[in-house]
Amino acid sequence: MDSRTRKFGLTRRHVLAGSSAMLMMPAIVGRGFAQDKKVIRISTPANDAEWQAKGLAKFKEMVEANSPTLEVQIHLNATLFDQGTEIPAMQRGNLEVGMISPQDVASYIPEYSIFTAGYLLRDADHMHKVYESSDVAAEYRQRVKDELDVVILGSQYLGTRHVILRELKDVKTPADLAGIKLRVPGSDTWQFLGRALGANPTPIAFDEVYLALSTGTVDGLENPIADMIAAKFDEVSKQLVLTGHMVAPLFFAMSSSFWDGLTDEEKKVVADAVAAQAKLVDEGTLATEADGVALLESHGITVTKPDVDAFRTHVQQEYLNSDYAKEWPAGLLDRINAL
Ligand code: KDO
Repeated sequence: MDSRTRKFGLTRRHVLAGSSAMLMMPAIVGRGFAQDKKVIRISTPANDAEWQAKGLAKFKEMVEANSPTLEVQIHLNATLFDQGTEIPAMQRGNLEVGMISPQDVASYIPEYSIFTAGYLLRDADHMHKVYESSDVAAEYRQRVKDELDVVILGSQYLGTRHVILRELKDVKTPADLAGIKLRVPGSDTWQFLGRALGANPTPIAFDEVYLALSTGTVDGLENPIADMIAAKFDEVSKQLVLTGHMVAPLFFAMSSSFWDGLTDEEKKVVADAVAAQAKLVDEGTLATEADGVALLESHGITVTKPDVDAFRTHVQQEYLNSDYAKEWPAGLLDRINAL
């Protein structure tokens, strides 16, 4: 049995166990009991030290305080669904919310690989324009809803991604990463990013990275500073190379059919809570990034500055010359750059 089946099997068993318990206790099952509530199951690979987890706790608190009909269940560490499998899980009705990335979307809408390109977004503000408050954002969300049956209710700042190495290395340009086994998440666009950075990409799920680093299965990874700290990757690595190759968002995405089944009142409670948790995550992540380098240095990490222009030029050329770029919607790159 693979881990995905195991996780799904577990969920099914819980449902079955829950329904037989209900049969045995008909007298106490009445209005207002948890069984009557609409349950929002959230799946994410994030661990409990991440801002994402704190944001989700806030979401749960607000939703349950403001709606008598909604219940929120948070599943961290990919314990409910493996990283990258959240979209089909929502489509099949096995999951209400997945914390997903543009790379997950691009696995189903190839033209949207444009949103996975390195050095695409300038900073968190630019990211918010692209995914929250522009015609590009509206178009993106509409297409995701129409084609994937998933509603993006909000976007938040996961952080700016840099290269993290297990052993010290003088890294100035992509050529210096030649031969480095760089862990990336499991989909094609992530592999491409690893190659564009000059490394040998190795797909490994987020929850297995610490072990892979500690055993030397990989030589490094690329991740945001806040996640490096939260996941304690600094315990099993020596260097942070400030490539800043990707300003990464995370989407709070809900199954369309579940969203459509909510009352207007419930939708408002959910939307307000999504906005509040996104604000918490944005502010927290930016604050961690502001003093993250000093903190990591105090933990013994060597923080180095590469030739970022050399990385940017190389990575952007790799994308523009790729098969991915042939599918990018005409004019979209200019529209994103102009925001
Ligand atoms: C990761 O696996 O490196 C990654 O940063 C990829 C993101 O898209 C996102 O899935 C994230 O992990 C998780 O949410 C954990 O923070």
